[in-house]
Amino acid sequence: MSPIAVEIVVPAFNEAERLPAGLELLCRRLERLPARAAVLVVDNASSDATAEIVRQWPGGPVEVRLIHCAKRGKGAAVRAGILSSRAGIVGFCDADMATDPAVLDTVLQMMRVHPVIIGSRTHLGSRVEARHSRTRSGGALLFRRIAGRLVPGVGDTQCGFKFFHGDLARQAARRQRSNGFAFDVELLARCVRMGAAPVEVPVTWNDVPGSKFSVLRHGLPVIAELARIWFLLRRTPAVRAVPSASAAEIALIRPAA
Ligand SMILES: Nc1nc2c(ncn2[C@@H]2O[C@H](COP(=O)(O)OP(=O)(O)O)[C@@H](O)[C@H]2O)c(=O)[nH]1
Ligand SMILES: [Mg+2]
Repeated sequence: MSPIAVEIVVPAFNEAERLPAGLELLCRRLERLPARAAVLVVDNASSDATAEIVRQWPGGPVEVRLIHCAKRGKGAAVRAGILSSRAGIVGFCDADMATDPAVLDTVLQMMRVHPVIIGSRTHLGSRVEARHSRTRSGGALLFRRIAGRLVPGVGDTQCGFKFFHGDLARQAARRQRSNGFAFDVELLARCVRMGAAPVEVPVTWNDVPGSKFSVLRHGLPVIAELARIWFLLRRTPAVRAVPSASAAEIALIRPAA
C-alpha cells in the first residue's frame, strides 16, 4: 500500500449529530482522490458520543483516527491535529462539511505548485448557499477588516477549509498560540511570514445548522484573540526559508487524468 499522502484534520466538539454524515461525505470523497488519505478527528471533552462515533467508524480505504486534545477550542484542536500529522499535505475542514469537499481534487492539483490553498467564500466563483444571522454577518465584517490587515490579500480567512504543505503547516502550528475561532488568522499569517502566500479557491458553501459559534459567547473573545495575534506577530520577524513538501511527497499525488 502507498504511504498516506494527505491528512485531514476535523475538529469536533459535541458533533454526534453532524459528524456521521460529514465523515461519510468526506471519506467517500477521499476514496476517489489520486492519493492515499487519512482523517484525524480531534475531540476535546465532548459530552456526547462524538469520540465513540469515531472509535467505531468502520475500517475502509480511508483511515479515520481519533485524537484527544486537552485544551478547549477549535484553534487548539486543529493545532493538535496538525502537530500529530506526518503527511506531505495536511489540511482541515469542519465536521459539518459546510464547504463541499468536492473541491479537494482541484486543491490537490494546485498544491503541486502552491504551498497554501484555502477555500474562500468571497471568491467570485464561490456559491454561498445560505447566510448567517444579521448580527453574525455584521461581526464578520468587522472581523474581516482587522484580519485583512494581519493577512493582506486574503479575502476570507475564516472558511474552515485549508490545505498546506505538511512541513509548513507543522512549523506554523508549532508557533501558533491562538486556541479559539480566530486561530486561522494566526496560522495563515505565520505561513506568510515563512514566505508562503495563500491562494484562495472558490467553494460551494452551505451554512449547516448546529453551529458551535455564538456571537454572544464568542464575539468579544474572538476580537480579543485578533488583538493578541496582532501583538504576537509584531514581534515575529519574517523567516526566509519556505519549508515545502518534498518532490517525493508531491509525486504521491498523480496528476488529474
Ligand atoms: N475540538 C473542537 N472543535 C471545535 C470547537 N469549537 C468548534 N469546533 C469545531 O469547529 C468546526 C466549526 O464549527 P461550527 O460550529 O460549524 O462553526 P461555524 O461553521 O463557524 O458556525 C466544527 O467542526 C466544530 O465541531 C472546540 O472547542 N473543540
Ligand atoms: Mg459550521
